[in-house]
This record gives sequence, C-alpha cells and structure tokens, in this order.
Amino acid sequence: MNKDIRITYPGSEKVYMQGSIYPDLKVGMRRVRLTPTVEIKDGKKTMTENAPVYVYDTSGPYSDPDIETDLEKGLPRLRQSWIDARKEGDTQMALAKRGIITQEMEYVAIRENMNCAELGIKSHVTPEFVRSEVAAGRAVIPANINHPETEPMIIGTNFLVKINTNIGNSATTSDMDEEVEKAVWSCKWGGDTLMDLSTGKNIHETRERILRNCPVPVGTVPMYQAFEKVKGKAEDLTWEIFRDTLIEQCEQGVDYFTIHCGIRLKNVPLSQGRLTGMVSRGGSIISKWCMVHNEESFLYAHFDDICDICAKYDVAISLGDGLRPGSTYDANDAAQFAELDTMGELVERAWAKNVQAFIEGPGHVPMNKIKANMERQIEKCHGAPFYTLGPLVTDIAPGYDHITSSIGASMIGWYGTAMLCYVTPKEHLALPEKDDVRTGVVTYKIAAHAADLAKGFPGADIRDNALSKARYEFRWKDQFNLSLDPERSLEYYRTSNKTEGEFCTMCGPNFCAARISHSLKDCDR
Ligand code: IRN
Ligand code: FE2
Repeated sequence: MNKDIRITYPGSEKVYMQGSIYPDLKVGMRRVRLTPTVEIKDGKKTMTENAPVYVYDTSGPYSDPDIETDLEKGLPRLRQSWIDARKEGDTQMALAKRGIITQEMEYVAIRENMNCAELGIKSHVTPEFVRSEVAAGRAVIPANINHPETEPMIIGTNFLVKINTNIGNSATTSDMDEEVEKAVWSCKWGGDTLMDLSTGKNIHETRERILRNCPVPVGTVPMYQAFEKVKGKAEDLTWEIFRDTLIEQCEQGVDYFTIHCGIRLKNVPLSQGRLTGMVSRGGSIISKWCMVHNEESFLYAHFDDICDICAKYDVAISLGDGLRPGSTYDANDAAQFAELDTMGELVERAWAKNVQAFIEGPGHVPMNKIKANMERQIEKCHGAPFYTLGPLVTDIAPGYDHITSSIGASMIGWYGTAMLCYVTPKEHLALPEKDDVRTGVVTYKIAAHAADLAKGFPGADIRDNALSKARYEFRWKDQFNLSLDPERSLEYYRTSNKTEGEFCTMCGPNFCAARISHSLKDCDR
C-alpha cells in the first residue's frame, strides 16, 4: 500500500475558515468551484458567475496538498496544544457546564455553518449554542485527549445529521493496512465517525494504526477485545479484564465506546420468545455472562467506575442496544424498550460525572413503528442524542440492506436521530470490503442529508439548489462536482454520452424537457 495517501475531489479545493474566539483555529472545508452560466440573448453571449459552494469535509489533512501525510508517522496533532492546557477531568461537558467555550466547540460551530457566514444566512449554531447543548447533554463532541489527530465534530439533534462507518477485521479476513485504507476511504466519502470493530488478530496494533491516521473520531466495542482475551468464553469474563481493556483503549485514544450497560439480568429472558432472539454481538456476550453466573451484569454494576475511567480521558459512552430487534417482527417489543428505559437511567449517571453519552437504537423496524422509537427515546433519555443502526424497514433484501436500512435511517433522522450507523450491501452476508464502504457511506450521506433538508437545517439546501441549477443549465461538470459521488456520476455519463451537449442519452436531443423548457422563455405570450 502507498504510504502517502492523498484524497482529491474534482473541481474543488481545500480551504480553511478562521476562528474568532480562537483566531488560531483553522477549520477545513471543501470549496467547489462552479463555472459561469452562459446565456445567449439576441445573439449576444452573457456570462454570470456562480458562487462557489462549501461542502462539509471529513477528509482531514489527506485532501490538503500542503500537508504531507505518512502512515508511519501519523497525522499532525491538531488538538495537542489545546489539550495540554487542560487539567484532568476537564471534559468537554465539564467545561461546558462551567460556561467555557472550548476550541472544539468553536471549531464545530464554524464547521456546521459552512455556507451560512458567506451568504449571510442566520444559523442557530453559534459557539455559545454548542456549549449549551454539550452542557445539557443534548450533543456530544467525541474527542479523547489521546486522539489529538481528530478534527472536532458534534453529534446532536440540533446539528447536521452524522453518519458512522464500521470497519474492522475478523479472525478470517483483512490485514492492518487494509483497515487503514478503508478508514481513509470512509473519510473521503464523508464518514463522520469510524468504528473499528476488529475481532481477529492484532487488535491493538490495528487500532493504533487507525487512530494515528484517522482525522475523525474513532469508536470501538471494548467487549470484543475483552472477549478475545478470554478466548471466546463469555463466562470467564470479569470486571477486571474488562476494566483493563477500557484503560488500554482510553490510553490509545479511542473517542467513544459502545458498552452494552443497559442489559439487566431480569430483562435477558424477554428476548427468548422472539423470532430472532438477540442479534447484538456485544449484547449476547454479556447476556451469556449474566445467565451463566445468574448475576447482574458487571457493565451495569460497575457503570460508575466505567464513567470515572471515561471522564479521565474524555471518552464518550455510546450506550449499546444489546436487545435491539433483529427482525421487523421483533420491533418495539418489551425487551427492546426495557433496555431503552435502563439507558435513560444510565445516561443521567454519566452526565453527573461529566461524561458525554449517547443512546444506540435499532435495528430492524417497519416504517409504521419507527416514530414510536424516536418518541420513546426522547421521553426516556432526557434529550441525549440517538444513534441508530438503520433501521432496516424490511428483512427480505440481503444484498441490498444499505437500501432497506437507509429508508429507515432517513425517516428516523428526520424525526431527530443525531447519528446514523451505516449498513453496507454485505450486511448479514460478509465483512464489508473497500467498495462496500464507499457504497455504504454514500448511501448514508443521502439519508443524513435528506433528513437535514427535511429539518430545514440552515444552509442545507444550498448544495441541492446549486446542483439543480447546474443540471438545468447543462453545466454537467458542475453537476457532477457538486454530487455526493462525482466519480460515479461522471463515469455513468461518460459511458453513454460521447459529447458534452445540451442533452443526455436518457431523452436524446428532441425529448429533453429542460431544453424545451428553456425555449419557452423565448416564446411570445
Ligand atoms: C449502532 C446503533 N446500534 C448499534 N450500533 C452499532 O452496532 C454500534 O455502534 C457498533 O458499531 C455495532 C455494535 O454491534 P453489536 O456488538 O451490538 O452487535
Ligand atoms: Fe440484521
């Protein structure tokens, strides 16, 4: 693999916006240059400029030609000097509660408003608003003090909807550099966070390699590594083994942990009458432990200790949904909701220790049952961000589950879910490969952006409108460059259109509605 990875986007350049509270802040974004609109009136050609469009950029230093990237050395440590000035226990939440706007908070405020400042669009997202949302627990900035390479981002219902990519090897597939390659690939296509779900060999080394080279927050499910340590025997797990694994991963710089703390001994049997039992890996492992020992889970019993560890490193907790439904038949059942209610209880305990937290959600849910999920989460979880896996709205399309799930993800995103965990076409079938990561990420960018549009997020429609204008004016390159996957749209266009003209092969020259529509302007009424 090439040790110096570059990310490029056609017709675009990397630009930085400066902070005002912290003038040293440089917030990276992508500026898409557009060509002018050309009109011919009375035989005269006129050209009108089209303003550039700013695009939220998750590619970090990889798309900055002035920064050298080297997988062996890792990325520049963007946040190091900010972190150095802080004391132990100064989590984003602790500082927010004390009324302090951190560098990370101003950074995300600038980042969320890409197009607003330039175009004079009023946005509710100010640094002070970010602070108040973090203080209230309604938003999370996952940023371990030992992951200074990460560019701050925010997860919360009042911000742009985010997407998470899952990667990671298993006992049978993939090596370390392949995982780093997938990580960077995810960042290229717009993945906001990345979870390393490795379970096979070299877990520690693979994670280290990813962390040092990843410009977005990295999450893990620490139970997977603890489970490896006891050679796959759930009953041999202990709190001490789990605790040491947590500390090991905190030290490395993991930004958030999925921990299935919401599983109570009394609720495990609720999953027995289901069509598909338990489908969560982490959830099934801790449930097995509970049943074998007939004891309350150590994740639940030691929740306060877990929070103390996370507070020390400012690691966020993603309360895992171990009892999520694995089929539309099981959606919204007693087991699922009992766990959600427990998570609502736990999230307040995390906040009491200034640990940021969010709540994981399903899974497989038919469309008519999606809204109830969001409503119950809001009711029971005190405004903590919701982070869902899809949900898949039908079970019958293995091979296409990026689509079945993005339908549910779009709906639940619109209702208020803050982050959507991607699902790839390989879900239920195999570990995703590089191209599946691209398909999954782009599919989820569609869901997230559709939700932003429906929610009326300030400036969210600027890119759509610019693309539509380009499409209507036959500015093909601008249309492609503004799209979520410029390479694919260009490739599809190229394969059947030999020349760049005022029509495409879909309609041919005579049936092009846009062309006919343009000619209407010239008609006398
Ligand atoms: C997201 C929402 N619900 C579950 N997830 C993701 O599923 C979670 O973030 C992690 O990436 C994965 C955990 O899977 P198990 O261990 O629950 O199967
Ligand atoms: Fe599933």
